[in-house]
Amino acid sequence: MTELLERPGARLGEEDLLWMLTIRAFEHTLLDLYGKGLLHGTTHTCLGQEYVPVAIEGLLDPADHVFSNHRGHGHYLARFHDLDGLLAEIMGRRGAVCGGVGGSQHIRRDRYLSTGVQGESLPVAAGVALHLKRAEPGRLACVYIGDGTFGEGAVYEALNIAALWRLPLLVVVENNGIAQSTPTTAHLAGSIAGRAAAFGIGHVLVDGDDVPEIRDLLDGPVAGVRGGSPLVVEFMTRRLGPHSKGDDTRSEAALRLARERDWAERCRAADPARFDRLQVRARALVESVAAEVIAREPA
Ligand SMILES: Cc1ncc(C[n+]2csc(CCOP(=O)(O)OP(=O)(O)O)c2C)c(N)n1
Repeated sequence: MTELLERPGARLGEEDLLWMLTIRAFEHTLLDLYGKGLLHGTTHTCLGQEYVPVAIEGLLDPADHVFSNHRGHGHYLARFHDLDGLLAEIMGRRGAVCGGVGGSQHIRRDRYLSTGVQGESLPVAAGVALHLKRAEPGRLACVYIGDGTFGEGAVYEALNIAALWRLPLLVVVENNGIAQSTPTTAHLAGSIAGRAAAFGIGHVLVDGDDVPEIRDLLDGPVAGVRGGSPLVVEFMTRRLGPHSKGDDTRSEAALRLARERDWAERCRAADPARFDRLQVRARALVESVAAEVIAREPA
Protein backbone atom coordinates (compact mmCIF):
# COMPACT_ATOMS: atom_id res chain seq x y z
CA MET A 1 0.00 0.00 0.00
CA THR A 2 1.63 3.21 -1.10
CA GLU A 3 0.45 6.69 -0.31
CA LEU A 4 2.09 9.51 -2.19
CA LEU A 5 1.19 12.62 -0.35
CA GLU A 6 0.49 15.79 -2.21
CA ARG A 7 0.67 18.80 0.10
CA PRO A 8 2.67 17.94 3.20
CA GLY A 9 2.29 20.53 5.91
CA ALA A 10 -1.18 21.79 5.06
CA ARG A 11 -2.97 19.95 7.91
CA LEU A 12 0.00 19.57 10.23
CA GLY A 13 -0.83 20.71 13.75
CA GLU A 14 1.25 23.38 15.46
CA GLU A 15 2.27 21.12 18.35
CA ASP A 16 3.42 18.34 16.01
CA LEU A 17 5.48 20.73 13.88
CA LEU A 18 6.96 22.29 17.00
CA TRP A 19 8.16 18.89 18.22
CA MET A 20 9.54 17.89 14.82
CA LEU A 21 11.54 21.13 14.82
CA THR A 22 12.55 20.72 18.46
CA ILE A 23 13.88 17.21 17.81
CA ARG A 24 15.83 18.59 14.86
CA ALA A 25 17.26 21.43 16.94
CA PHE A 26 18.19 18.94 19.66
CA GLU A 27 20.10 16.76 17.20
CA HIS A 28 21.93 19.72 15.67
CA THR A 29 22.87 20.83 19.17
CA LEU A 30 24.35 17.40 19.93
CA LEU A 31 26.54 17.53 16.81
CA ASP A 32 27.57 21.04 17.76
CA LEU A 33 28.49 19.98 21.30
CA TYR A 34 30.57 17.13 19.86
CA GLY A 35 32.38 19.59 17.63
CA LYS A 36 33.24 21.64 20.71
CA GLY A 37 34.51 18.59 22.61
CA LEU A 38 31.69 18.81 25.17
CA LEU A 39 30.18 15.38 24.42
CA HIS A 40 31.88 12.00 24.66
CA GLY A 41 31.08 8.50 23.45
CA THR A 42 28.92 8.12 20.38
CA THR A 43 25.52 9.30 19.25
CA HIS A 44 23.31 8.76 16.22
CA THR A 45 21.04 11.62 15.21
CA CYS A 46 17.65 11.19 13.55
CA LEU A 47 17.97 14.28 11.34
CA GLY A 48 15.46 13.88 8.49
CA GLN A 49 13.43 11.22 10.32
CA GLU A 50 11.87 13.41 13.04
CA TYR A 51 8.32 13.11 11.64
CA VAL A 52 8.25 9.32 12.08
CA PRO A 53 8.00 9.13 15.90
CA VAL A 54 5.87 12.28 16.02
CA ALA A 55 3.36 10.60 13.68
CA ILE A 56 3.53 7.28 15.52
CA GLU A 57 3.13 8.80 18.99
CA GLY A 58 -0.21 10.26 17.90
CA LEU A 59 -1.43 6.67 17.48
CA LEU A 60 -0.09 5.34 20.78
CA ASP A 61 -1.31 5.40 24.34
CA PRO A 62 1.04 6.13 27.28
CA ALA A 63 0.26 2.59 28.48
CA ASP A 64 1.65 1.07 25.25
CA HIS A 65 5.29 -0.01 25.35
CA VAL A 66 7.87 1.56 23.04
CA PHE A 67 11.19 -0.08 22.16
CA SER A 68 13.79 2.08 20.52
CA ASN A 69 17.18 1.59 18.92
CA HIS A 70 20.55 3.32 18.53
CA ARG A 71 18.92 6.23 16.64
CA GLY A 72 16.40 6.89 19.38
CA HIS A 73 16.44 10.53 20.51
CA GLY A 74 13.38 11.37 18.41
CA HIS A 75 11.53 8.30 19.71
CA TYR A 76 12.17 9.40 23.29
CA LEU A 77 11.43 13.09 22.79
CA ALA A 78 8.24 12.49 20.82
CA ARG A 79 7.02 10.34 23.73
CA PHE A 80 8.14 12.33 26.78
CA HIS A 81 9.00 15.87 25.61
CA ASP A 82 11.86 15.63 28.10
CA LEU A 83 14.74 17.58 26.57
CA ASP A 84 16.76 18.17 29.71
CA GLY A 85 16.46 14.59 31.05
CA LEU A 86 17.78 13.22 27.75
CA LEU A 87 20.52 15.78 27.26
CA ALA A 88 21.66 15.29 30.86
CA GLU A 89 21.71 11.53 30.19
CA ILE A 90 23.83 11.96 27.07
CA MET A 91 26.16 14.38 28.88
CA GLY A 92 26.26 12.47 32.18
CA ARG A 93 24.88 15.39 34.21
CA ARG A 94 22.55 15.65 37.19
CA GLY A 95 18.90 15.05 36.33
CA ALA A 96 19.79 12.43 33.72
CA VAL A 97 16.85 10.14 33.01
CA CYS A 98 18.94 7.00 33.78
CA GLY A 99 21.44 8.57 36.14
CA GLY A 100 23.88 9.04 33.28
CA VAL A 101 24.74 5.34 32.91
CA GLY A 102 22.67 4.71 29.77
CA GLY A 103 23.89 7.52 27.55
CA SER A 104 22.50 8.11 24.09
CA GLN A 105 21.49 4.54 23.28
CA HIS A 106 20.36 2.81 26.47
CA ILE A 107 17.37 4.52 28.03
CA ARG A 108 14.80 3.02 30.36
CA ARG A 109 11.82 5.01 31.51
CA ASP A 110 8.25 4.00 32.28
CA ARG A 111 7.17 1.83 29.34
CA TYR A 112 10.10 2.80 27.14
CA LEU A 113 13.37 0.95 26.53
CA SER A 114 16.10 1.53 23.97
CA THR A 115 19.14 -0.52 23.03
CA GLY A 116 22.17 0.04 20.83
CA VAL A 117 22.31 -3.66 19.95
CA GLN A 118 20.63 -4.09 16.61
CA GLY A 119 17.68 -6.50 16.67
CA GLU A 120 17.88 -7.09 20.41
CA SER A 121 14.63 -5.31 21.09
CA LEU A 122 12.37 -7.34 18.80
CA PRO A 123 12.21 -10.57 20.82
CA VAL A 124 11.90 -8.49 24.01
CA ALA A 125 9.05 -6.50 22.45
CA ALA A 126 7.37 -9.76 21.38
CA GLY A 127 7.60 -11.01 24.98
CA VAL A 128 6.09 -7.78 26.28
CA ALA A 129 3.37 -8.02 23.61
CA LEU A 130 2.54 -11.51 24.90
CA HIS A 131 2.27 -10.14 28.43
CA LEU A 132 0.04 -7.29 27.25
CA LYS A 133 -2.20 -9.66 25.32
CA ARG A 134 -2.75 -11.68 28.51
CA ALA A 135 -2.75 -8.96 31.16
CA GLU A 136 -3.75 -5.74 29.40
CA PRO A 137 -5.72 -6.52 26.25
CA GLY A 138 -5.86 -3.58 23.86
CA ARG A 139 -2.30 -2.39 24.61
CA LEU A 140 0.52 -2.92 22.15
CA ALA A 141 4.30 -3.07 21.96
CA CYS A 142 5.80 -0.79 19.34
CA VAL A 143 9.38 -1.39 18.22
CA TYR A 144 11.46 0.85 15.97
CA ILE A 145 14.15 -0.72 13.78
CA GLY A 146 16.17 0.29 10.72
CA ASP A 147 16.33 -1.51 7.37
CA GLY A 148 19.80 -2.82 8.21
CA THR A 149 18.43 -4.62 11.25
CA PHE A 150 16.66 -7.08 8.94
CA GLY A 151 20.10 -8.72 8.78
CA GLU A 152 19.65 -9.95 12.37
CA GLY A 153 18.17 -13.43 12.83
CA ALA A 154 16.39 -12.47 16.06
CA VAL A 155 14.06 -10.28 13.98
CA TYR A 156 12.64 -13.37 12.26
CA GLU A 157 12.25 -15.38 15.45
CA ALA A 158 10.19 -12.52 16.85
CA LEU A 159 8.09 -12.11 13.68
CA ASN A 160 7.41 -15.84 13.62
CA ILE A 161 6.17 -15.97 17.21
CA ALA A 162 4.25 -12.70 16.85
CA ALA A 163 2.34 -14.14 13.88
CA LEU A 164 1.84 -17.57 15.45
CA TRP A 165 0.60 -16.25 18.78
CA ARG A 166 -1.21 -13.23 17.30
CA LEU A 167 0.71 -10.74 19.42
CA PRO A 168 -0.06 -7.00 19.52
CA LEU A 169 3.33 -6.11 18.03
CA LEU A 170 3.83 -3.03 15.87
CA VAL A 171 7.16 -2.99 14.04
CA VAL A 172 8.06 0.45 12.72
CA VAL A 173 10.82 0.24 10.14
CA GLU A 174 12.68 3.45 9.39
CA ASN A 175 14.01 2.55 5.97
CA ASN A 176 16.47 5.35 5.30
CA GLY A 177 18.15 3.50 2.45
CA ILE A 178 21.41 2.87 4.27
CA ALA A 179 22.84 0.94 7.23
CA GLN A 180 25.87 2.79 8.52
CA SER A 181 27.80 2.75 5.19
CA THR A 182 26.00 -0.03 3.30
CA PRO A 183 23.12 0.91 0.98
CA THR A 184 19.93 -1.12 1.48
CA THR A 185 20.26 -2.38 -2.10
CA ALA A 186 23.56 -4.01 -1.09
CA HIS A 187 22.36 -5.73 2.09
CA LEU A 188 18.71 -6.68 1.67
CA ALA A 189 17.51 -9.37 -0.77
CA GLY A 190 13.85 -9.23 -1.76
CA SER A 191 11.87 -6.69 0.22
CA ILE A 192 10.72 -5.89 3.73
CA ALA A 193 7.10 -6.34 2.55
CA GLY A 194 8.02 -9.80 1.26
CA ARG A 195 9.63 -10.73 4.54
CA ALA A 196 6.52 -9.67 6.50
CA ALA A 197 4.36 -11.62 4.02
CA ALA A 198 6.47 -14.73 4.60
CA PHE A 199 5.09 -14.80 8.14
CA GLY A 200 1.57 -13.79 7.17
CA ILE A 201 2.11 -10.39 8.79
CA GLY A 202 0.54 -7.24 7.35
CA HIS A 203 2.75 -4.52 5.87
CA VAL A 204 2.00 -0.86 5.24
CA LEU A 205 4.38 1.29 3.23
CA VAL A 206 4.48 4.96 4.18
CA ASP A 207 6.06 6.91 1.35
CA GLY A 208 5.33 10.42 2.54
CA ASP A 209 5.94 12.65 5.52
CA ASP A 210 2.64 14.39 6.20
CA VAL A 211 1.87 13.54 9.83
CA PRO A 212 -1.96 13.80 9.69
CA GLU A 213 -2.05 11.72 6.46
CA ILE A 214 0.20 9.11 8.02
CA ARG A 215 -2.06 8.86 11.06
CA ASP A 216 -5.13 8.52 8.82
CA LEU A 217 -3.38 5.77 6.92
CA LEU A 218 -2.27 3.87 10.03
CA ASP A 219 -5.24 4.40 12.32
CA GLY A 220 -7.13 1.26 11.19
CA PRO A 221 -4.07 -1.02 10.91
CA VAL A 222 -2.84 0.01 14.39
CA ALA A 223 -6.30 -0.75 15.81
CA GLY A 224 -5.84 -4.16 14.20
CA VAL A 225 -2.53 -4.60 16.06
CA ARG A 226 -4.35 -3.98 19.34
CA GLY A 227 -6.71 -6.79 18.40
CA GLY A 228 -3.84 -9.23 17.83
CA SER A 229 -2.75 -8.70 14.21
CA PRO A 230 0.96 -7.90 14.26
CA LEU A 231 2.03 -5.35 11.67
CA VAL A 232 5.13 -4.03 9.94
CA VAL A 233 4.95 -0.36 8.97
CA GLU A 234 7.77 0.64 6.67
CA PHE A 235 8.59 4.32 6.40
CA MET A 236 10.58 5.29 3.31
CA THR A 237 12.63 7.99 4.97
CA ARG A 238 16.05 9.63 4.72
CA ARG A 239 18.95 10.23 7.01
CA LEU A 240 20.17 13.79 6.54
CA GLY A 241 23.15 13.53 8.85
CA PRO A 242 26.07 11.16 9.20
CA HIS A 243 25.64 7.64 10.60
CA SER A 244 26.93 8.92 13.93
CA LYS A 245 29.16 12.00 14.10
CA GLY A 246 31.34 12.61 11.06
CA ASP A 247 31.08 9.30 9.24
CA ASP A 248 29.01 9.90 6.13
CA THR A 249 30.23 7.82 3.20
CA ARG A 250 27.51 8.85 0.75
CA SER A 251 28.17 10.76 -2.47
CA GLU A 252 27.37 14.45 -2.72
CA ALA A 253 24.59 13.57 -5.22
CA ALA A 254 22.98 11.15 -2.73
CA LEU A 255 23.14 13.74 0.03
CA ARG A 256 21.61 16.38 -2.22
CA LEU A 257 18.75 14.00 -3.04
CA ALA A 258 18.14 13.37 0.66
CA ARG A 259 18.10 17.10 1.38
CA GLU A 260 15.68 17.74 -1.51
CA ARG A 261 13.25 15.25 0.06
CA ASP A 262 13.52 16.75 3.54
CA TRP A 263 10.10 17.16 5.19
CA ALA A 264 11.18 20.54 6.57
CA GLU A 265 11.51 22.06 3.12
CA ARG A 266 7.94 21.14 2.23
CA CYS A 267 6.62 22.26 5.60
CA ARG A 268 8.33 25.60 5.21
CA ALA A 269 6.89 26.01 1.71
CA ALA A 270 3.36 25.22 2.98
CA ASP A 271 3.40 28.05 5.54
CA PRO A 272 6.72 29.96 5.76
CA ALA A 273 5.65 32.37 8.52
CA ARG A 274 4.40 29.61 10.82
CA PHE A 275 7.42 27.43 10.08
CA ASP A 276 9.89 30.22 10.87
CA ARG A 277 8.05 31.22 14.04
CA LEU A 278 8.05 27.66 15.37
CA GLN A 279 11.65 27.08 14.33
CA VAL A 280 12.76 30.11 16.32
CA ARG A 281 10.82 28.79 19.32
CA ALA A 282 12.25 25.27 18.99
CA ARG A 283 15.83 26.52 18.67
CA ALA A 284 15.47 28.90 21.61
CA LEU A 285 14.03 26.14 23.77
CA VAL A 286 16.85 23.72 22.99
CA GLU A 287 19.47 26.43 23.38
CA SER A 288 18.27 27.35 26.85
CA VAL A 289 17.99 23.70 27.94
CA ALA A 290 21.52 23.03 26.66
CA ALA A 291 22.99 26.04 28.51
CA GLU A 292 21.29 24.94 31.72
CA VAL A 293 22.31 21.25 31.43
CA ILE A 294 25.94 22.06 30.55
CA ALA A 295 26.17 24.06 33.78
CA ARG A 296 25.03 21.11 35.92
CA GLU A 297 27.24 18.93 38.08
CA PRO A 298 28.12 15.42 36.83
CA ALA A 299 25.44 12.79 37.44
C1 LIG B 1 24.25 -6.46 16.67
C2 LIG B 1 24.89 -5.20 16.18
N1 LIG B 1 25.73 -5.23 15.12
C3 LIG B 1 26.33 -4.10 14.69
C4 LIG B 1 26.09 -2.90 15.31
C5 LIG B 1 26.78 -1.62 14.83
N2 LIG B 1 25.79 -0.78 14.16
C6 LIG B 1 25.19 0.24 14.83
S1 LIG B 1 24.04 0.99 13.89
C7 LIG B 1 24.38 0.01 12.57
C8 LIG B 1 23.62 0.17 11.29
C9 LIG B 1 22.16 0.10 11.53
O1 LIG B 1 21.46 0.27 10.33
P1 LIG B 1 19.89 0.36 10.32
O2 LIG B 1 19.28 -0.75 11.09
O3 LIG B 1 19.49 0.49 8.89
O4 LIG B 1 19.57 1.69 11.12
P2 LIG B 1 20.06 3.18 10.79
O5 LIG B 1 21.41 3.33 11.42
O6 LIG B 1 20.06 3.37 9.32
O7 LIG B 1 19.05 4.03 11.48
C10 LIG B 1 25.37 -0.90 12.88
C11 LIG B 1 25.90 -1.91 11.94
C12 LIG B 1 25.22 -2.90 16.40
N3 LIG B 1 24.90 -1.77 17.04
N4 LIG B 1 24.60 -4.05 16.81
